[in-house]
Amino acid sequence: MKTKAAVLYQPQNPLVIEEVDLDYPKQGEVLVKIQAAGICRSDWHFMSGESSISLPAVLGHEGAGIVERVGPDVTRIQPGDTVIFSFVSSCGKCYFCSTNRPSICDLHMSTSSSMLDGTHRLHINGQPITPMGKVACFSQYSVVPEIACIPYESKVSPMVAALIGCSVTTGVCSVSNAARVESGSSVAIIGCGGVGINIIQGAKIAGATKIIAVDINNDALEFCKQFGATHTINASIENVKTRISELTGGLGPDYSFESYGSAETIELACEIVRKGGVVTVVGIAPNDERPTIDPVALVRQEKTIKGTYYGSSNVHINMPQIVDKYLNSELNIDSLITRTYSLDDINIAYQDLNSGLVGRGVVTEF
Ligand code: COD
Ligand code: ZN
Repeated sequence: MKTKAAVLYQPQNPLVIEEVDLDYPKQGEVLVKIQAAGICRSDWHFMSGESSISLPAVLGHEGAGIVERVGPDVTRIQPGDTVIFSFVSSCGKCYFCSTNRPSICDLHMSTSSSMLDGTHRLHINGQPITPMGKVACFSQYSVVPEIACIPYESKVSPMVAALIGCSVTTGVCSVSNAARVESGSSVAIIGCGGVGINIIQGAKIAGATKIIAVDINNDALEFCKQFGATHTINASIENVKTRISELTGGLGPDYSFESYGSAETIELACEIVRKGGVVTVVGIAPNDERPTIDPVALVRQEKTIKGTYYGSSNVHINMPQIVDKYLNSELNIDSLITRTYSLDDINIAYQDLNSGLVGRGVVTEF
């Protein structure tokens, strides 16, 4: 079949909207009509060339849709189901899946430019196309692994469901599963966009009493107050270390989070956290950047630095919990969605992300 998709041919060039070939689902796969796809900075990392992906590629990893057809041996999912995508398809069998670390599944990572069986469903002129996260949702239709589908109640809108597919789960689970923030603690978040705001919401749910948002964009800082930030610091005009010290009685926060993706912000997260504190790095810095970490301070101040991918979530457990929290009004996802686009305008959507418009953009017309 044919599907209209946004194809990345070369970094630093616009995505090209065109018809590509899409094979029907193979064993353990399903065909999904995409209903919503979020505009996340992780796609931009590939578009800008800061991170690499095998090209051509169809990006889009924060999505939701309705199942149209299932391939052989699909047991959990049926046509008509509304599903949230997981951009990690965990095999359930490797060492990491068996030890409850599905976000770092070996099979998913070793097949990062294809489906789990190493082949492709998307093609152009007979050439294979990489499906980002095996979900490639900047497209009218996508064929995805059954394991990448998390069914959700259709009373939740596809836009909200799409955001649960990446920014909400990554943010909220970075707090609960990776950092394991304790009630009553102080937390600083560096980079308060789509993912950072959900770290703020996660910290609030965890019972953190001081939630300090750090960003370089005043609008972003104002916006994140409604999601639970108790204090804000504009890193482009204020001295972050001095302000953080003032706000935390000279100690530094118990937890710091990096949710932008650069050496500079990772260094800052490590410097500001208190002695014995935990730094959680969510963002992926450009390939050639190396943060400088003071090894003596690391040891003498007993700091912990940990990386987390997808919030170290188990999507099949955590996403339904997040849907419940949204339905109970513990999580505000509606106000996060500030603009919608048609797939034809995807390059404008990324310009808007980079120009500092607050909240999340979502593609809703395909
Ligand atoms: N100091 C503080 N804040 C900054 C700085 C700085 N020097 N520079 C930019 N910022 C702010 C921006 O103003 C913006 O508010 C925020 O950082 C970034 O927000 P968004 O909305 O542009 O980006 P997100 O939230 O969509 O994505 C952030 C990630 C960290 C997830 C992304 O950049 C990333 O690194 N992704 C790779 C990790 C990954 O794959 N995660 C899973 C899929 S998302
Ligand atoms: Zn994302």
